[in-house]
Order: sequence, then structure tokens, then C-alpha cells
Amino acid sequence: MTTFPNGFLWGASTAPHQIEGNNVNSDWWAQEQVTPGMELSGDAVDSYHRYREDIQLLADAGLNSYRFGIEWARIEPLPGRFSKAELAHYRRMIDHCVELGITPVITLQHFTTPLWFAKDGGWSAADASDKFERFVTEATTILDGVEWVATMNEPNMQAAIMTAMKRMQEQAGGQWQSPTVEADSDEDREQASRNFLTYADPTISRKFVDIHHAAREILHARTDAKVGWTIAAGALTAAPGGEAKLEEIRYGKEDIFWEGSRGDDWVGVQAYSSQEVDATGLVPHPKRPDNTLVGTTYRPDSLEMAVRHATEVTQGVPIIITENGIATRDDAQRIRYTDEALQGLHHAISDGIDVRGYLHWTLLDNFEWGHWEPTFGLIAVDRDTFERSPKPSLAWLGAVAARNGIA
Ligand code: IFM
Repeated sequence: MTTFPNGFLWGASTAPHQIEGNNVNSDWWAQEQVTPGMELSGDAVDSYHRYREDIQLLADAGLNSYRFGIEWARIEPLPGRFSKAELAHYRRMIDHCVELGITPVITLQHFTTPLWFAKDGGWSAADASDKFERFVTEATTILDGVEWVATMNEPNMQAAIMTAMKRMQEQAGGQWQSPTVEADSDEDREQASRNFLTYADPTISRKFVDIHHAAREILHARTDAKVGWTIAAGALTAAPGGEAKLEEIRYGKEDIFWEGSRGDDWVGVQAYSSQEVDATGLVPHPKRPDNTLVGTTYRPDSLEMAVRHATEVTQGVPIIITENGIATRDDAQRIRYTDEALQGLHHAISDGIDVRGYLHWTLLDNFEWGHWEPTFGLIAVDRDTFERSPKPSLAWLGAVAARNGIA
């Protein structure tokens, strides 16, 4: 048996908008109502009301940690107007974890923002950091005793989305324009679709790093929490001739953010698959029978690759795996994937890399940002009755946690 370090966190991660339901004051909720083809989050899986049951299922399975987010759009539905009731709601969630012996890992911002913040220029606004800092300051009032706090989830994805939107608006003179549909030729279209969300404008990325550092300072001053953020890791590799392009893409897409973690108490690594870069950019995932429901290749080895890259660029900041999982209908494939990912993770730990925990994405089948079909959960949910049905993978991961090791 391969054993993990003492005190290793074993758990699952979630995000408020994806599971709570009726996040009506958020930018995402507004976007869903007007975007053709986007499915609605609606009631989601009603975890806002059913969090006790959800955390209990996680604890009963033998897991010892739960990563969840507090929703800025609920806590500050209008600028500067904080809801004491919503803050108390999230404090109850923290207390419930503690009562069940579950270590909470709290994310302060996971993709969504309040609608008023988005309308006011979002992260591009000159005073975006001031607004986020005001929220973070208020959030510290409920973080007493919480050990692990992430300021933001996947700022690198957020920066890439913002960059893509900015470019499209600039190119179309303020109009939304599809990068692929408007391309002049099939070749341009293929190139645009390959590289959509590949680049993040460095000015935007550096702004996220500065905002993170400002939030970290507030958290350090007002709480005892260990502070970090969580980064989407692409586990990118070079196809022959793609070495220089790999460096360029990986720097903009990830490394600015890993570098921004230096000086943090920990960093969250989020890895799902791996992708090649050739001389012209990202190579689309090859079509294989075991591709996931989000079109990515089955690459459990991406976790070890991502951890090795993260530790190198952060210069050894302690790591928590804050997301790793697979969108599949086949739960046996989920168990196989997770087992292989954990074998790789164990190799990295055996080589001396400081990893403190593994939090699977995700606890519940949920709203995958405009889609309900990709099921990443350890627990299935009937979206009419909200009945929870744990999958075999939940018990499997719980047994790994109980042994603190893989067979
Ligand atoms: O569902 C998302 C999550 O919100 C952020 N990281 C990737 C997950 C799976 O796509």
C-alpha cells in the first residue's frame, strides 16, 4: 500500500453557483437568462438548503475535508450593503463542518461576482480591487478558526475569458463577435477555435495577482488562516517543434499566476487532462473513445505533471489538490481515473513535493457553467426531488481516506 503524509486532507470541492441554486444577484445568473443555448442554473441542486445533508454524506463516507465557496453576490447584493443573514448562513456551514470533524477549505470568489460589480466594469474597473477588498474584509468576520482560505478560484481562467471578450469587442467595434464564426477561412477558424481562451492579457493577469496579494494581506491581518488561491493547470507538453510556443503559452496562461503564489501559505492545483502545444498553438484534444463528457482526453497522469510544474514555478509553496476529477457517466471510469491520478500524486510526494491534501472535483453532479450534462460528481442528484444518490466512487474515495493510502 502507498501511504500519504500524516494529516493529509481527503475530501471534495464545490462552488456556490454550481450547487446552491437561485443565485439571482450574480452576473452568471443574468448571463444565463440572455445567452442562447445556455442551460439555466435555476435551483441547481439546492445545496443552499441541503448543505447539512451534503456535508453529512461526505463525512459518513470517511472523508475529512470539504472545500466550498461563500457567494459574494449573496453576501453583498448591492454595493456596500452586506447581508448579515447570508454571512451567518456561511458561518453555519463552517460550524457544521467543524461539528462533523471536517476541515473546511473556503473559496472567497469562484467565477461569479455580484451583478452590480459586473455592470460597473467588473475586474476591469479601476476600483475593482477596492471593491473586492471591501468584500474580503467583511468575509473575515466569519472565518474565525478556518485554517485554509483561497482568495479566488482559477484567476487564470477568469483572465483568459476577460481577454477573449475584450479582443472580440475591440475587433467588432464594441459588438460581440464570435472568433470562429467570423474567421475568413477554415484554417483561420480552426486556429481561432484552437486558441480561444489560450491567452490572457498580461495586464489583466497582473491585476489579478495584485488583487490576490491585497486580499492576502487583509486575511493575514484579520485571521489566522493560511491563504492561497487555486489555479487551473493545463499539464501542457510540447509536440515536436512546439517547445518555444509551449513556453510562451504556458507563461501567459499559468506561470504568471504560479509566480503570483510565491509568498502564499499554499496553492491549489486543479488538473484534469493534458494537452499538447505545437508551433502554432494548442493542439485540440484527439478524439478517443474514452474522452470525457467535456471533450478532454483521459489523462489521470496530468495531476502528477501539474504538481511537478506548480512546485517548480512557485518555488516550493505547499500544495493542496483543490480539484481533480472526470466528467463521465461511467463511475467505474471515475474510480479508475482517480486511482491512477493518486498513484501519480504519490510519486510526486515520494520525490519530496509538499502536498497537503486531495479534494476531488466534485461532491455532487452540478451545473457545469451552462451545461448539466457533464457529470463530475461522487453523488448523483435527482433535479426534481433533490434526492441524493451516492455513487460507488464516494465510498471508494472514503476508503482511501480511511486508510490514508491506495492499495
Ligand atoms: O466546474 C469547474 C469548476 O468550477 C472550475 N474548475 C473546473 C471545473 C470542471 O470544469
